[in-house]
Parts: sequence; C-alpha cells; structure tokens
Amino acid sequence: MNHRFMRYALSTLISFMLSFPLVVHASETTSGQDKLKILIDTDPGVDDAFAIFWLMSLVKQGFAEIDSITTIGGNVIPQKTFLNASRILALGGFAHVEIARAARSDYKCLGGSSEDIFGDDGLGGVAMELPESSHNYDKARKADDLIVEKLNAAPGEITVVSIGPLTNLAAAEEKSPGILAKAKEVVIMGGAFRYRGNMTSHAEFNIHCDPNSAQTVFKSRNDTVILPLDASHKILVTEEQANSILETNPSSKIAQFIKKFNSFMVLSTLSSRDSHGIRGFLVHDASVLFYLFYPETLMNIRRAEVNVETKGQFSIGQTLIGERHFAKPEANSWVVLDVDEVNMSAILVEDLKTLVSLDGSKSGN
Ligand SMILES: [Ca+2]
Repeated sequence: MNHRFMRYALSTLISFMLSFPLVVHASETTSGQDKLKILIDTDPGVDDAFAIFWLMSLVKQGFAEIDSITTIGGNVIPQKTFLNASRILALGGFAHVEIARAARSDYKCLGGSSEDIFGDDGLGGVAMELPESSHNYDKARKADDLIVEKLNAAPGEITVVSIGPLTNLAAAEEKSPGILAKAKEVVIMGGAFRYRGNMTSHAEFNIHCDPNSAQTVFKSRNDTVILPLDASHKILVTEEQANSILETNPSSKIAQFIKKFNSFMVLSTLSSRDSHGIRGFLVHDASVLFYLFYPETLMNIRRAEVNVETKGQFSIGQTLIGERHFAKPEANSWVVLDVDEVNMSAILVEDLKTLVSLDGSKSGN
C-alpha cells in the first residue's frame, strides 16, 4: 500500500466520520443531560393549554422533560385550573406528571377571573370533552410545598416557567427565602412595558392578579427572564394555521381540540380587539418557550431593574423599568421587548403539527 493511497483512505474515513452527525435527526442527538427539566406554574386557560401542548411536542422530540405542574387560580378558580391541567395532561399522554394545587386556595385574582375571555370552564367550553382527570385536587400537594421540595432536591437543575399569576412562586419564596434562586432559571410570561395592558390600560393580567406576589418574585433573584405583552401580543395562531394542524392528522384528538380552542379564541380575541382584526388567537403563554428553545426569535432584550406598582389608584399591577441614568445595582431581570413574530408563528405551528402527527388517539368527533 503506497503513501498516496493511505492518505486518500485516511481522508475518506475522516470525511465520513465528520459527515455522520449531519445525517442524524436532531432529536437523536439530544442526550438526557441536554434535556431541559421544566416545572410549569399555570392557570389553564386556553393559551396555557397551547403552551403545554407545545411543550409536549418538545418533550416528544427529546428536548425537554416536564418535571411537574403547579396550578393557581387566575383565568378561572383554582379547582378548575387544577382539573383543566389534569385533563390536558391526560389528552397528551402525560397523566403521570404530578400536579400541585394552588398554594392559597382562598386567593382571588385582584380584577376577577377571565371567564369572559376563556369561557366558564377556562377552556372555551370544551373542558368536559377532554379525557377524565386522573389527579385528585383534595389529595394533591400544595404548590409552594412542591416547589420548595423540588428546588431543594435538585438545585440549579430545574427551570421554573410561570404562565399564570405569581402567587405560588411568591408563596414558595416566603416559605423558604432564597428558594427561587435554586432554580436553573425563572422564566415568566407577564407584564406590559411599552405595550398597553390587557387587564387595565397599564397592567397585564398575570401581574395585575397579584401584584405583591409579582414584586416578591422579581426581587427573588437577579436574572429573571420576563416575556411581557410587548413580546407576546405578536404571537398569533390563525384559523388557517389551526386548520393546517388538523389536516396533518384529522383523527388526532389533540388536533381536534387545538381546532376547537382556536375557533373559540378567534372570536374572543376579535371581540376584545386585540388581534388587529385578524382571525387568530394570541398565544401569550407560549412566549416563554421561545426564550428556552428558539432564542433566535427574540429581537430586543433589555437588562433592567423591574418593579411592580402595588399601590397605584389607576396603575396597580403596572410593570416598570428603571430608565434614568443612575447606577442600578438592583437590576433583577432580562425583559424581552420585541420578537420575530413571523417565524415564531411558523415554528409554533410546525411543532404542533409534529405533536399531532405523533398522536395515535382516534376520535369520531
Ligand atoms: Ca396563563
């Protein structure tokens, strides 16, 4: 064997080895270590349901793991959000995931709940059509207990994603000061900075619901990530896109519910004049997952000292960024103020198509 042939054989072998990873599907490259372990704090809520469906897709593609779910009253009362979370998990085949009940079951949202937007059941009137709940509200652990135990057991490993009022996270922080700093990250959908509020002119729903808890959470660590209405009001799933998801697998129950949720929310969103007249549904809660899995879609991220107005006569629940040029050793957050909405919408729809294409459930409905 001459040297020229040996060099050729060696270079061919190296080229083959280098090219091999390029033909492996992305999900197959994700080791268990790379998966994000996620605790979701939620008040389902149709946009919560969309965020959870999307997360299910990311789990099934090998990118994430749902560690547990904590529920809080918000869009509807705590007993209903707990039940809704359980039914949504059952639909996606995640009934084994633990769900905690609200840390404060007597808590009431400051401005009342959102039946006018999401329907009496919080899920556009179709909650009872979802699979039966396999979790028991009365026997479930309280959210603050679960959060404290989980973060103490695995410091720095669990990403806490909040897509509801911040009551549970604040209750955990009050029970065990410093506990939220043990999360890998705390990522929150909430607030409105340069964009109008959706509860009042100045306040976003999740923060307005429980402004004191929001302030406690923002003060709990110095790197909270906030996806406010400034970002989320651009994330739209249109009627046409919901149809395309259903067409991907018409027999999938998940696809059928996505279509039902979308149909309900299109009308609700039009009536609240939030979608520029487009027949689409604003999926605010999904915004947190763009930060975690598709950060290239975030266009304007501000380091900021964020505070919540907890006493204002007209501005309670408003989120504020310190703007004057004085030193800010108390900067506590990263705030996303603008996004690439065209690609966000396309990404979300494609991942939902992946979920429904993997869904073996059948329904005659
Ligand atoms: Ca929510």
